[in-house]
Amino acid sequence: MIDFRRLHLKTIEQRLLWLSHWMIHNANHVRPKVDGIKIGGHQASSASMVSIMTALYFSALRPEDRVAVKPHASPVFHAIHYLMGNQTREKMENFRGLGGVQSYPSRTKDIDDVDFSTGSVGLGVGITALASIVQDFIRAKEWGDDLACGHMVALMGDAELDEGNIYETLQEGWKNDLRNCWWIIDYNRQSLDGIVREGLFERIEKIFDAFGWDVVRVKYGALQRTAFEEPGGDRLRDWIDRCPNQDYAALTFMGGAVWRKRLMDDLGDQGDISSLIDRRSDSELAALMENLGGNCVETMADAFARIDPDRPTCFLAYTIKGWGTPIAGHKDNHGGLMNSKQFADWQAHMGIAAGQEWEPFASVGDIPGLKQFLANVPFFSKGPRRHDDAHIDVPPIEIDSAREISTQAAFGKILDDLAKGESKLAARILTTSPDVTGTTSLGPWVNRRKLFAREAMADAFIEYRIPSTAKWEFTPKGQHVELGIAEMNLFLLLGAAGLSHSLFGKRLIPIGTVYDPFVCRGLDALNYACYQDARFIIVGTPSGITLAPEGGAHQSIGTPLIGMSQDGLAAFEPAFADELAVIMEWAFDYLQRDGEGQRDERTWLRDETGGSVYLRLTTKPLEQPAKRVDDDFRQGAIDGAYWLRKPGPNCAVVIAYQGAVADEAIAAAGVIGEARRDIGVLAVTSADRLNAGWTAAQRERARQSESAESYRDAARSPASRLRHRYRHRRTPGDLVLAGRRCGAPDDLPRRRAFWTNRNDPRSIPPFPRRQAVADAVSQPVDCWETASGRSNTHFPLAGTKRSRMKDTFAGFATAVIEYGRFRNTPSWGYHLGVFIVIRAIFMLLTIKRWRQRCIFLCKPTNSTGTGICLINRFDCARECLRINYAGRLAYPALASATNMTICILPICSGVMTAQRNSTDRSASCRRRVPHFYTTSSVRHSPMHAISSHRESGKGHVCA
Ligand SMILES: Cc1ncc(C[n+]2csc(CCOP(=O)(O)OP(=O)(O)O)c2C)c(N)n1
Ligand SMILES: [Mg+2]
Repeated sequence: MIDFRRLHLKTIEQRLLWLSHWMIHNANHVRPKVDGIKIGGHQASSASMVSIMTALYFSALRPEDRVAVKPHASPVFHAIHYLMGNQTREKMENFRGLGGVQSYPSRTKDIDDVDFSTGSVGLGVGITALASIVQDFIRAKEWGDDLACGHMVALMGDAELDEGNIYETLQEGWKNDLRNCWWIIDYNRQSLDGIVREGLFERIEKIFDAFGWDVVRVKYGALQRTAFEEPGGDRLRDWIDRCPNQDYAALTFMGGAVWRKRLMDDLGDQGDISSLIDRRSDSELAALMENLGGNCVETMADAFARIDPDRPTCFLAYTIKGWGTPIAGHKDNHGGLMNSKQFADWQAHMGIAAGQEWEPFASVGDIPGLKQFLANVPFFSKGPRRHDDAHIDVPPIEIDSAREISTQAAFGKILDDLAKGESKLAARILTTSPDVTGTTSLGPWVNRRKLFAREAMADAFIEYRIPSTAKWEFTPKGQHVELGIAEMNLFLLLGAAGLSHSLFGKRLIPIGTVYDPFVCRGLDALNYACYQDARFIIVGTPSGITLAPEGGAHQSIGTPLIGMSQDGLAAFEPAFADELAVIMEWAFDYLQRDGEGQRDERTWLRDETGGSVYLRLTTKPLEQPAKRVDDDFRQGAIDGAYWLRKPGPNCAVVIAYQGAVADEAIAAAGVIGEARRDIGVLAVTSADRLNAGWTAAQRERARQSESAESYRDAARSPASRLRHRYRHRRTPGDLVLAGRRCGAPDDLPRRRAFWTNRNDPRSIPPFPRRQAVADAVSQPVDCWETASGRSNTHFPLAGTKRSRMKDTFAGFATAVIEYGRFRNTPSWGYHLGVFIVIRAIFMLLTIKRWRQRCIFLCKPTNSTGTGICLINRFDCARECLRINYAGRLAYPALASATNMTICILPICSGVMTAQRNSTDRSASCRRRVPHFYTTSSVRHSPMHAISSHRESGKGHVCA
C-alpha cells in the first residue's frame, strides 16, 4: 500500500472516531436536555467498527455497492457523511432528536444516502443477501442487462449471529447461488449484556463454510504482525490466540501496566519474549495488544483488496469494543458513555482544541492533501447513489366474474392473464412465495413466466411427460423466486425487490404470497420493509378460518389489525373478484407513486405518496354480483367502502361487512328486509383505509381546533367549555390517543370502554373451534330475531338509556358548535341557538322511538376478526358526526337528518365476535374488542361518505 494513502486512511479513522464520539457526547452531556430522558448513543460499538468502516468506505467500496450498517455504528456512518459534506452540523448536533440524525441509519429519515435502513439486529444482514439475488434477477433480464453489479455489504455485530433469520438467509443464499455479498463481522466478542462464549466462532465459521462462503479471518493488526516477526513474537501470538475473551477485554480496559504485568507473569521467563515486551512503553504495549486486525485500518483495507469480490465472503474482523477510548474492553460498555471528565481527557488526547469540536478537519496536519484524497474516494465519486426508474403504465385489470369464485382464485386468474399478455408491467413483476406458490394460486403465472435461477434447470417431470399442474422450469429469465419456508426471507426479499428502483435504477413490481396466518411469522421483516419505503404487494391467503376451519393454530384472526397498524401498507380485504381487479389495478400504480403527499380532503388519504399493499384473500367461493363499472363502485372499492345497496331516505338499518362473509351480510339484509324496507348494505373493502382516513381526519380536526383556540380565549368560551366537558367526561380516551403514536388500533375503543364504563366482561375462549366458515358466520342469524328492537340486554355496550341520550345530545352539541367554529362564526350565541333548536327537534322526533329504532344484528358470540375495524369507526352516532365534521362532509347530512340506526354486523372471513373485554390486556394477538354497535339515531340522509386516513397515507369512505 502506498504510504500517503495509509496515512490518509489513518487520519480519516481518527476523524471519524472523534466526530462520532463527540456527536454522542454532545447529545448526552452538552445539549440542553428536553425531558430528562437518557439520550444514549453507542460510543463503544462505534469505536469498535471505526477502522473497518474507514477502510471499507474510503478504500474498498465502489458507487454501485450497497451497505447495511450495524445498528450501533450509526454515529460512524453519519460522521463519514459529515466529513464528506453530505450531512449537516445541525442534524449532527441534534443526534437522536426530532429531525436529527437517526440512532440507526434510516433511508426515510436521514439525508445522507443510507442504502439499507438498519432495523432490528439481523435484518440488515439478511437483506443484503436477498438484495444480491434481486440484483442477479435484474441482470438476467433483457431490460436489466446494463446494470453494473455491486457488492451487497453487511456490517454486523458478532452478537447479530444469534439471530435465526441470518441462518435462514444463508440457506436461501446457497440455494440461489449467492454472489457479490460480503458480511463483515465486528468480532469484538461482546454483545449488549456481556462477553460472548469462548470458541463460538469456530462453530459459526463451519456454518459459513457449509453454505459455500469464503471466510476471511482478520485477527492481527499491522503492529502485531510486525511484533510477531521479532524474536519471541511467535510466543506472543500463541499467548494472544489462547487468551480467553474475558481476560483480553478486562486487560484492555485496565491498560498498559496491567498488560505488562500479565504478560510478564505468563511469558516473562521465556527468553526473547521478555525483551520484546521490555522494548515497549506501557502505552506502546497497550497499543500493540489492542492492534487487532479489525482495529487496524490498513490491515482491513488490504483484506478487502485481496479477496475474490464476487464470492460470498464473511470477514471475521477481530476488534475491541470501545477501541481507542477509556471505556475500551469494559464488559458494561455497550450502553456506557465516557463521562465528562473522561471525555475532557480524551479530547486532549485526541488533540482537539476547545471550540473546534465540530470542525471536520480539526487536528489534521495536511488538510489540502486530505481534501484531495477525499475528493477522489471512489464510493463518493458519483454523488448520491439513490436512483429511480420510470413509472410503468398499468394495463386495465379485468376479470370475468360471471361464475362463483373466491378472491384467491381471482387473484391467480388476474396474474395468469397478465402472464399471457405482453405488458411492460408483467415483464417487471417478480413473484415470490415461501413454499406455498401452488396453494396460493400462483401456479398458472409460474408455469408461464418460469422460475428464476442463475443457471437454467429443466423440470424432469416435463421431460418424462409425467402430468403435473406445476411446470417448474428454472431459467435466468424466470420471474418467480421460489423460497424455502422462511417468512422472514419472504419479507426481506420483498423489501429488497421493493427498493430495486432506488437501489438499482430498475423498477420491479414485487408480489409475494403467503398463508395469511404466517404473515405474523415474518412480521418484523415486514415492518422493516415498510419502514424503508419498499414497494410490494403481499397477498395473505387463505385467510381467516378458510385455511383451518376446524380451529387451531392456523387461523389468521389478528392479521386485519396488522394491516391497520402497519404504516406504509394499505390493507384490503375484498369479497368479490371485480373488487379485487379494481384494487389490483390501483395497487400496481400506487406502488410506483412518489408524490408529495397532500391529503385529499375527500378521503383524508395521502395517496400521492404511494406505498405497499396487503391483500387478505380467501378460498371461500362467492356468487358474484352482476358486472359493475360505475365510478362510485370503483372509487369506493379503492377508498375502502362502497354501497352494495344504497340506503334510502328512510333507512333504518345499515349492514356493513368486510371480506368473505359478504353472502352472509347480503342474506342478513334479506332477512331484516322482511320487517324493514329501507336497508343499506355497506361493502367494506379496506377497514385499514377507513381507519387511516378517520385517524388522519381526527388529527386534522384536532389541529384545526387547536389553532382556532389559540386566538380565542378558550377558557372563557362557553362553547369550548361545553366541548371540553363533553370530551373529558365521555371520551378521554380520544384525547389521550390524539397525542399517542404507539397505540394499537383497538386502543381507542378499549380506552373509551374503560372511561365510559361500557365493558362487557365476558371473554372469549382461546382459539375458537368451528366446523366450517358457515358455522361461524351463521351465528348472528340466530340472534337477529331475538335481538332486534329490544333492550339493553342485547346491547351490552350501550350503557343506560339515559346516558345514551346524554351522549347523543353532547355529540350533537359538539358537532354544532364545531360546525360554527369551522365556518368561522365567532358568536357562541349562534352556536347555542342552533344547538337548542336541533336538540328540541331531536328530542321530539327521536327519543321516544329510540328503542324501536335500535336493531342489533348480533349478540356477543365467540368470535373475532375484521369486524372490529369497522366497529371502531361506527362506535356511536357522535363518532360519525365527528368524523363527518373532520371530513367536512357532515353538514349536508346533518341538515337533512332523518332517523336512522347503523348496525354493524361483525364480519370477517374468520370467526366473528361481538365481544369487548377490555380487562384482557394481554391478548394482543387475539384482540377482544367490540365487534358491533349501533349508532344511535343519526339523522342522516342520504348517507354520506365519512372519510379519513392515516398519516402514512391511507384512507376510507363509509357511512
Ligand atoms: C431484534 C433485536 N433484539 C435486541 C436488540 C437490542 N440490541 C441492540 S444491539 C444489541 C447487542 C449487539 O451486540 P453486537 O451485535 O455484538 O454489536 P456490538 O455493539 O458489540 O458491536 C442488542 C441486544 C435489537 N436492536 N434488535
Ligand atoms: Mg459485539
